[in-house]
Amino acid sequence: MSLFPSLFKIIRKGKCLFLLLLCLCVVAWIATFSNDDTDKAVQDGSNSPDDKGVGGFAQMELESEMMQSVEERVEEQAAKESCPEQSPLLRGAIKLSFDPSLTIGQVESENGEVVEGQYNPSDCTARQSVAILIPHRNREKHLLYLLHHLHPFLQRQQLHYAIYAGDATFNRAKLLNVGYLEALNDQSWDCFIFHDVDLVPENDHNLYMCEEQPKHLVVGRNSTGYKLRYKGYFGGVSAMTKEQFLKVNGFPNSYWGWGGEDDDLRIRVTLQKMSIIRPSSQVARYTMVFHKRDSGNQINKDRMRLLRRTHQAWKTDGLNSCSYKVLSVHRAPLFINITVDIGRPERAH
Ligand code: UDH
Ligand code: MN
Repeated sequence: MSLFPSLFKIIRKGKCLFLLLLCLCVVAWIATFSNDDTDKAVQDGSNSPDDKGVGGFAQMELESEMMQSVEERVEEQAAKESCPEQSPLLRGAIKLSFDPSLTIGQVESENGEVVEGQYNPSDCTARQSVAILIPHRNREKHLLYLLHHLHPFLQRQQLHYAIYAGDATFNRAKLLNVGYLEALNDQSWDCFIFHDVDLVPENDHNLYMCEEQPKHLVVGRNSTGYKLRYKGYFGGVSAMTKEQFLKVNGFPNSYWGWGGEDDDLRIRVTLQKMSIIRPSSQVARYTMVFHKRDSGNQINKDRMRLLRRTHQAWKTDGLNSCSYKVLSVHRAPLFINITVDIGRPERAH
């Protein structure tokens, strides 16, 4: 082999290598260039209209717009002042109406700012986030009347709130435990209002907010001549913070049928050395939509026996033993309807 042909071979191979390197450089340069452009588009939040047809860029534009609006919202939220201690929107005693021809469509159109059962004041930051829990079964009309009055009532109180309504085999207390647990899956509410479906508040000075101690909101109702039903009554509508309710291990799960579960909660509260507070009787007034006793919710004859064991049972019968199966969660415009299977009584009473 002579020296020259091998030299030529080496030079030819070198040329090829050089060309290959050049190509790689060009590719790398194009790639850097296009990356620069997309970064800029994300930062600017603006693309030229020409980019719109290109899949990747169109998506970038959408993401950047979303980021911008999230940032704007965060800024807005930070800029909003806390709502005043007393809302300027309160009206005091309200004349309630129960129009038999009222429809859900009507109530929805009157409450355009409520989205999936939830409302947040637009011009100030609410002082509390409150979940309203309404156990109901076969009481559609009552629920409609209550939603009709409660949404504007809560908005006048400038609260951030959502209404959760549950429907199942009847056990008011267990349904309220389920409402509490499910609402907390959505977000960390400060305060919970345990609310009968047929009690409509008459005065918006009756604040749906929690206090240092558990609060009972139904001092009087039309059906009892606006007097407390009996000393120690803690049913109908009551308010407890997330912590207060957790401290008492929630409601008992074992009260099937009518009665006793609200007295059990009162015992739990006193066992924890908390006391029940009430607003003035002038303010804590309700109208109960007239009804007869529901079938499937007969008087719970076992309630006295159950109440005698509360001082022991509260530790094991409550939130920590509440088993159920969510069948559906429907986020309707004005409330979140949770349908659950809560099982049946362990033994016949
Ligand atoms: N509830 C239902 N469906 C039922 C039973 C009860 O939704 O089938 C809920 C509802 O939220 C109701 C709450 O449980 O508001 C309490 O039940 P209730 O309204 O039957 O209890 P109340 O204290 O006593 O009103 C009813 C006694 C029957 C009155 C008879 C007329 N004189
Ligand atoms: Mn009732």
